[in-house]
Amino acid sequence: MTAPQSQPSVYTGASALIEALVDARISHLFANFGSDHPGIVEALAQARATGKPVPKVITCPNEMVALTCAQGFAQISGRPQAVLVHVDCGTQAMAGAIHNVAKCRVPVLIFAGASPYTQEGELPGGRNEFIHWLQDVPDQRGILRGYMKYENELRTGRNIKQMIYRALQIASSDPQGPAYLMAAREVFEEEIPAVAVDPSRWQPIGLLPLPEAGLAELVDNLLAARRPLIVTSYLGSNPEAVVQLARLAERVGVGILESVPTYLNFPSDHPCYVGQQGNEHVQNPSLAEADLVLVLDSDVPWIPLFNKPGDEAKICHIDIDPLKERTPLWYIPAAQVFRADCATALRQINERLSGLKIDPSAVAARTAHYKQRHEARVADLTRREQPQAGVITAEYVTACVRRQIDRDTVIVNEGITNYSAITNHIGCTRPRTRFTSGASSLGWNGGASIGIKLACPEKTVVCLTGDGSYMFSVPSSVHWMARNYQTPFLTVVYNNRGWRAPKFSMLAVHPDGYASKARDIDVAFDPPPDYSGIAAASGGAFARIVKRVDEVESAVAEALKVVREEKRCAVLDVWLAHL
Ligand SMILES: Cc1ncc(C[n+]2csc(CCOP(=O)(O)OP(=O)(O)O)c2C)c(N)n1
Ligand SMILES: [Mg+2]
Repeated sequence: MTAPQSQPSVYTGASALIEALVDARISHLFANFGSDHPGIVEALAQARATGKPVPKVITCPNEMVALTCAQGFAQISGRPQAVLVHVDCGTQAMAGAIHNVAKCRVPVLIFAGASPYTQEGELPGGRNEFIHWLQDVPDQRGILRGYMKYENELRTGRNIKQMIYRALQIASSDPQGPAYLMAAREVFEEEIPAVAVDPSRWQPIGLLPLPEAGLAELVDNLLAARRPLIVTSYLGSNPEAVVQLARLAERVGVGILESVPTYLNFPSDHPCYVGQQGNEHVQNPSLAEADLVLVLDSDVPWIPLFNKPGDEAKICHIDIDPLKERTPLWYIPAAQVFRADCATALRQINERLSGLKIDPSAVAARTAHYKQRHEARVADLTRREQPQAGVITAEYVTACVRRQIDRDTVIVNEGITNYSAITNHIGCTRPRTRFTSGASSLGWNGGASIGIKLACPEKTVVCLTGDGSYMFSVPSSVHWMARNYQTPFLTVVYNNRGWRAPKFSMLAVHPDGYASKARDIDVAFDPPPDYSGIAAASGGAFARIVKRVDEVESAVAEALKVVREEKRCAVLDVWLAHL
């Protein structure tokens, strides 16, 4: 439906908003419209009817999914997108996705309308629906103030562009994060002179390097160490950092340990890779024996109650966010701490190393040690992923998926108590091929898969999720969207008939209590919903329940064929052992 060309055009605050998004290269607007958005709906229609560019609008039936799509898009592309939600209610409906984008340091621009501030016809856009009184709340921005890097109210259309560029500049500068802008209808309806502002004057701040003195000491420490170990979680958000880390590992012989990895930080087939750790209550041997531990971009490098470096180890910390000011309790016993961009810091370290004479026998000894650890790990994983009679294990399913994908396939991991099994057995090797939500609010997997597929339509996307997390993801919305916007992906539900994580949490605190012996602790979904049937009903997905070990591999192959050839989502509901 297009407006007649003869209709006069108006330039409003909403027109400025749409232009600003286009000029800032925001390609997608993940939107959930309401009574606060007539000005925006009108400006979009006017722009389309008059041949002006607009971001692609992705209609999101659920706001949590909308924000999660923007998160997935930014995680794989590094580019922020915009989310549009309805007043206070839509802001609340973004729910835990707000926590995820904040904790994961993902740049995103969130807009919300606000209740009109006039009621007697004083200004265009004033109140004319009963909800306008109900949605007038004392502090709409307060709903998410604790999570935003920046939040503000737009008070006039005349500087909307400047405010958008400022919000984007803050969101995109390190440490990155979400920004929230809200405005009442009168601001979007306000007719204003066309605004021309150059967005290139609001660039993200330059990347922070390591200071020279720190660099020299750090390199000396690295070369002097017998068992240097690097621990990282989110360095891989920048692919360049992964390349530099591999260069460093090869140059000096250093072990790489991922701790609750949000991204792929290091190729899992590299001889210096000693693996990854999550919630396992065990001391990591590489961490225990290290005499130098370099923590690079990590929020949880270890859980000190049962796993930490030895007392004699020297700990150095380089992080884009080393103080973790938004985490009230946070410290590690680091002797040196630097705020720096890890790709830049690693490049500096590598450059400095290339001018130094390095003892090849020391490098060979360190490399041989880590290669041995790496090979022992591979042997252990191979043993663990063998099919077991009568029960499908997470390790086996993941290995089946690995055998059916190429090295560029993108893995979306929300496996919860199977996070580690998935990361260990999926075997990713290339930057930006493996993601988690980077935080803890469940239900990220579906929207993230859509956002990733929108950003990289050429890639195969495989979403590996717990059954609980699948339910949290609002699959009815996700699968309607996936079909509507042609973002096919494969989902494998690790169905253990409920929430195993709260059971594990209980057992870790009360190993011998009443709950440990209780038959039912209220965390099971038994019988479970028809998970794949939900996706088939809402988005025409290929749906299959898999209960037998010998069916798994062929089911994965068949489902992937559907995704690749029919461009249709597929959901495999794979029954593991009961939690
Ligand atoms: C939005 C949200 N609600 C509740 C929780 C608490 N929680 C953490 S793990 C979990 C269960 C996850 O279930 P599932 O995805 O099936 O994984 P499993 O524990 O079975 O491996 C719950 C409810 C949370 N992290 N986020
Ligand atoms: Mg489960």
